[in-house]
Amino acid sequence: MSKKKDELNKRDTIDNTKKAPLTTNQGLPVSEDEFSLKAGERGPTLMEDFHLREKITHFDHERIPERVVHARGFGVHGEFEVYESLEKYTKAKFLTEPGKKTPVFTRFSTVAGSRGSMDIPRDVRGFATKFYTEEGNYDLVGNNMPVFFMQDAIKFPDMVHAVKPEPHNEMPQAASAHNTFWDWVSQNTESAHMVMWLMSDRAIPRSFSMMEGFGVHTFRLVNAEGKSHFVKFHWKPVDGMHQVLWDEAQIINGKNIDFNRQTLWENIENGHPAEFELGLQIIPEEDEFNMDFDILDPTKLWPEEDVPVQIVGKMTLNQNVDNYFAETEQVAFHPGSVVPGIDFSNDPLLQGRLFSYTDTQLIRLGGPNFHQLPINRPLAGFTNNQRDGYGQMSIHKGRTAHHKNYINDNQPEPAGTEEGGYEHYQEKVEGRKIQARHDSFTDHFSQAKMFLNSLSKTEQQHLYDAFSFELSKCDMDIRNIVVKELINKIDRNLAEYVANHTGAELPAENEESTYEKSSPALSMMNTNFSLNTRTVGVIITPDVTEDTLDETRSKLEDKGLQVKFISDKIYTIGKTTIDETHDTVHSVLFDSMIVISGEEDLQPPVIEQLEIAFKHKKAIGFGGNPSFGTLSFSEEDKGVSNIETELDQFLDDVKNHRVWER
Ligand code: HDD
Repeated sequence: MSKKKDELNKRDTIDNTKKAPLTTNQGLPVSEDEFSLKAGERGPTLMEDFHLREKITHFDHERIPERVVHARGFGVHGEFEVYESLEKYTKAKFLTEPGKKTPVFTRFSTVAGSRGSMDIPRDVRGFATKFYTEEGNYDLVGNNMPVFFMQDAIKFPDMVHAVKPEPHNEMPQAASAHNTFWDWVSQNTESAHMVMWLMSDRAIPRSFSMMEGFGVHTFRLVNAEGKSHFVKFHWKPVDGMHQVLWDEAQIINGKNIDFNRQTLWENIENGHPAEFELGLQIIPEEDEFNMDFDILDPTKLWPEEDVPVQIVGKMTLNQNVDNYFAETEQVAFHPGSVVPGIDFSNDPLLQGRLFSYTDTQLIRLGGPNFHQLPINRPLAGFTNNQRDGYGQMSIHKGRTAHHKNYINDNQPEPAGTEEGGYEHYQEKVEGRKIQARHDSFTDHFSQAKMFLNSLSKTEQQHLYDAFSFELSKCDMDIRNIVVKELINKIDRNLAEYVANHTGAELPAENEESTYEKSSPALSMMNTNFSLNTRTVGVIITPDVTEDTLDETRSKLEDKGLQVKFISDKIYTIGKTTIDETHDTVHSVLFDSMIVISGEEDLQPPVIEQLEIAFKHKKAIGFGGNPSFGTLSFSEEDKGVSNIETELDQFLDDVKNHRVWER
């Protein structure tokens, strides 16, 4: 068990699994919890019933404001360990002591939707990690995309207003495919690069454990000698980065709104942790101006081929929460929670964030003491002269709450830097107070083009179709202006395709970016492939025998696949009870499908699931004697294998995620 989880369990949990009397919040045992106090069996209810009043009052106040962005989230406990000391770059203890396991809590999220929205909209995913280090909490509050929509935090409220449901009719929920979002994009072309990521497969991840994470901004690492390096933080998923198809996502969102969170929950319950390696890209201070963009610009990434990602440690997320509200809902992240050895750059987006996060917790968590909630409390402890406020959970002893003091021997006292006191990096700055942006921030299109250049043909096609889908949901004048002001300045082929598919006007002049660079690391095809946590739905027809079923299960489970049997009803054959029916699941919820059939013809629900699995380019296996006559594909097609004679081929297809060439 991770140390933080251990601490939560020890000090802060109420174990409702143990035998205990039901009491009021004052600790008074309650004798009746089904009938309120009445004057006679058919008489009026009495105000005097303090238990009824307390129970309903508490219920009335059970909700807190959801996060203004990233409202829908899912949190997991785990630990982080650095592989080798990074003392050359930083004095942060959790990054310099191999063998030390630092407890972490990671909350994955979508951005635009409300707390009850679906798991797989086309959206950015939040990837926020709290490291409970011995020097205090360090929060890496990132996303699954390495760039952002804007260069200055002053634009954040506008962008969020634009992507949220439109103000007049509160539609659409959790979707960027609407007028106000694309209107904002067309008028703020610094978003071009991020929009390319949003229209790519990165925006519809197969699983939280199959996406990259990025700190986005340029930060600083500072070593014990006070030397600073610029750094970008990366999370690399051990199981590789994989997506679902857009058509599939839309069906999943109806069939199982909790698809991503349920996958992660079940994997962890079944002993398959989510693992990510921490990567660093480092640029020495003296090389600050050596790139063809400004490294303070959060709409730019550092191509991995130019600045390699050094893999420095691993995070293992291996424990589910005990209580969603207490932990996942009440966790409060802040990019300004740093430890000695980690510091900020002058990225104007980051600087704005440093204000926003405390401010939002004050309204969301109801006062200045949210750091005392169990999930937020640092394992390092805290002592200072801050007092009182809503929800004060500590009883401070002693007479003083001021610094400096004589009465209490000036305790608590600031620590010198040698004792771990945080010292801000002494960057030299001078300039005029000015509301402007440096010229080095004005190139909006080169890296947008680089992203497109870097994708495989399949990924490019997905992106073309995503733009067409989104703009088709907008008014014609918005389609026209996006094609003109954005897409035509990135790539002419893309502009032609989108104009053609959406009926938008194609500008006469080709203004596409001529940037030729590509970065192969940006393609999701250049990733790890693994069978770990892969699922297979095995459809069986009623005439399948117990032996066939047992044999199928063991040969798939032996290879690490997670197997669910599906039939027209729940029944038991030998030791196996069918898990699901055609009504309760669907092929979109599995990585691969198998049909095992006797002599009977395949029934319509089976045909539908197989056809859709085939359309979604999934590995399909068969056993027994299924008749392909009723299907639009056959055993001759790519990615369709006999699991009795070609099991390895089937497993390879599952591992490769999709049969793209189909
Ligand atoms: Fe933010 C939440 C990530 C820009 C203001 N943000 C939030 C969360 C993540 C990010 C992952 C959810 C944390 C959780 O799980 O509780 N935000 C980012 C990234 C950004 C970014 C990677 C750009 C690089 N954010 C950004 C800006 C502002 C904010 C520019 C405001 C000026 N973000 C907030 C917030 C939220 C938040 C309003 C809402 C809930 C919360 O903070 O705790 O303060």
